[in-house]
Amino acid sequence: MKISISKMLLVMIVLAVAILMGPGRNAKVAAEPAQQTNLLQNSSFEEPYKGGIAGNWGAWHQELNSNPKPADCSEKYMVQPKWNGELASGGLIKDGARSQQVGNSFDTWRGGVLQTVNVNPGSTYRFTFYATGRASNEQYPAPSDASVNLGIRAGIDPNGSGLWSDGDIVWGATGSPHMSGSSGNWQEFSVEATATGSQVTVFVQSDNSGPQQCRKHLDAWFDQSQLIEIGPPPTNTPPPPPPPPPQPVVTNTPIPPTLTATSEIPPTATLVPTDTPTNTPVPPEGGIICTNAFADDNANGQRDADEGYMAGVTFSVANGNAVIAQGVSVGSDTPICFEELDAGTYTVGQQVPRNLEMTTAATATVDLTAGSIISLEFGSRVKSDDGDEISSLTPTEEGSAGTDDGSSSGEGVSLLAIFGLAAIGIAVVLLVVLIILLFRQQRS
Ligand SMILES: [Ca+2]
Ligand SMILES: [Ca+2]
Ligand SMILES: [Ca+2]
Repeated sequence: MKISISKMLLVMIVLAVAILMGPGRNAKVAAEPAQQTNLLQNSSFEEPYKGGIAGNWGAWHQELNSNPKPADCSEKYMVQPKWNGELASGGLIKDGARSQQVGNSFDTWRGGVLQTVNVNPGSTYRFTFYATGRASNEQYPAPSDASVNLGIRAGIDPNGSGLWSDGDIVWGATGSPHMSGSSGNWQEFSVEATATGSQVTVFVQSDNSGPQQCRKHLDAWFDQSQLIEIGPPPTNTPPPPPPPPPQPVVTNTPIPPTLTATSEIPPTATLVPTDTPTNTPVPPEGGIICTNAFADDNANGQRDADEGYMAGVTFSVANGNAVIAQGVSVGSDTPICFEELDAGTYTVGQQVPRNLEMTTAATATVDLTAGSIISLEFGSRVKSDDGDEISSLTPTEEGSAGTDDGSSSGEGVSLLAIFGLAAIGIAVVLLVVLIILLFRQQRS
């Protein structure tokens, strides 16, 4: 009996301890943050690739001082790089079977890939990815030249403009994960931002531009990216500003229009100032914004060598909410230039005719400094007859246009109906009066 009582006591003690420990353990488990959902599509930059760009991603790059290029890499300049799905082993893939490679030979570049994602306005998000890079005049696997700044960093546009040039992009810390010999040097890059709209755009960047930075191999590889919601904004912060007006939907991945800062003045073309007196003296300190529309037949957001220009695209330049100038593309390589602009921030937008669809974002926000020229190229292409594609196109534009048509034709019908009813009413009244008059004549 004694033994079984002590056994029972032991069992009770064990049970008591288990009961006491149980809630604590459960509480600890509950306190751990749940596995966050990765909001990115194709976060590992896997197949399919189109034009060297991983599916669900869009390419972006900046051009600067590129025509003509400074001799002997004596000054900073940026030239469009090439995108490629990396297949090679040897440390060039972080996970899965591919990584996104971007690179140039000898010409320095700034660019990468981007993706726009639906999010909860006001929530904070963390974007991370892994990158490694190589700058060398020698063939792989010679070690990377650590004197070259690879300028790799992560960015988030809190309102999802899809434009690398947007002024409110939050950029993370910059690093240069140089490969050493035949192995990758994968390092994590990260940035956090609070969404101000219902979308954010994440940017993967390398910027190796700078004097004497040119090398035969200037390559960066990106892999294993992640965008997670890390929580609502702190309660003591003011509520986020109202979301911006909805941007016209761009087909495919929104790819920003090509932005080029050039040093030579392109020929001036048709300019339709809406608000500027024509006899204003030219302020020598003014800046110039030049725009053009290219025929982006393959809808990759870039003007490829075999692609020409698009006529009939209307450009608007707005300062704040006020549109200060408009122009229409002429379908040649002659850009539409808006001159005598004060230094400041401008929103430049494209409006395409109904038979076209945009392949880059509809607007770009640029910071114009005195004496500078900013060139923007917007992409669009002729809508296909494919019903699917057109139905997925610019629902807001199509919808509003349809509503306009509908309401105007609806008004026409109702006016006709009113006139018809009125005419019938008058006829009835006249008939009654006539009958009464006839009736009175007969009686008299
Ligand atoms: Ca991968
Ligand atoms: Ca923005
Ligand atoms: Ca193209």
